[in-house]
Amino acid sequence: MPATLYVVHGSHPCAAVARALDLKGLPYRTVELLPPLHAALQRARFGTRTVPSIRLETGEKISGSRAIMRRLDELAPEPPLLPGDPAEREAVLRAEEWGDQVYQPIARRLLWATLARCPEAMASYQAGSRYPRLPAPALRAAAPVVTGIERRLNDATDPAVRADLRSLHRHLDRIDGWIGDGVLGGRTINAADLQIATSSRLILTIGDVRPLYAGRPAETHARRLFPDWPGTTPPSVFPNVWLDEAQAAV
Ligand SMILES: N[C@@H](CCC(=O)N[C@@H](CS)C(=O)NCC(=O)O)C(=O)O
Repeated sequence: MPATLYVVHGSHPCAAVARALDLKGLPYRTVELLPPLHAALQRARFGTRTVPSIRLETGEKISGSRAIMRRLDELAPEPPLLPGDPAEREAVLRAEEWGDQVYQPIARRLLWATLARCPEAMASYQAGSRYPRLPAPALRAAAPVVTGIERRLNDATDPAVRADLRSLHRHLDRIDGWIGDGVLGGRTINAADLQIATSSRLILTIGDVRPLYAGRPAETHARRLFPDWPGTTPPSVFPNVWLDEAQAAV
């Protein structure tokens, strides 16, 4: 049996790992878990509550996007996800770590805080999922429960989200800087490209936040690597004062 990748539909680190497997031409099948139930299933199967995880042909289990990427480079060195030059490799590893530890959670907080205010948009994020769409009344009933759990799991409190919006332009400066320096966006797609472009691409589905990316290299980078992404939310979901603060900080 080929490797099995455990994912949640639309999850940014899952998409990063799936693309890494595709780039390397490694065969795998995907098991899609339903959030937020996936946390309990993941804990039972892998001892961790998050996706992505992978079970290799040999039975070896690996969890976490960065750990999986490292193992994929060992299993199939070409094309490499890290540069051979030690200084360039170090720079990509640092960007990848930031993408995992800092940027990934920002995407989750912004998304779940948006969906909590705009539950009808949740259906659009199910496009392409193997699970059937919930009928509108069922979605309306389930949305507060799901968004409430996800907000708690991801610490997506109002003050945290407001602070994320205020500091987003500085994060984008950092990403644009890496693109300018060639750490991201080079000819060979690297692990940091995958880690960061997937979070940018998920954030770009959020109508209130999209304008902050407009015309920036970070936007082009994400859309070039991931032209299609499920889901969209309308503008004017967050309080105006939060959005004004985010614009004023630029
Ligand atoms: N940063 C880790 C964690 C990934 C992560 O938090 N995944 C989310 C889905 S995007 C998840 O499974 N959340 C469930 C939870 O926090 O319990 C990685 O890149 O693998």
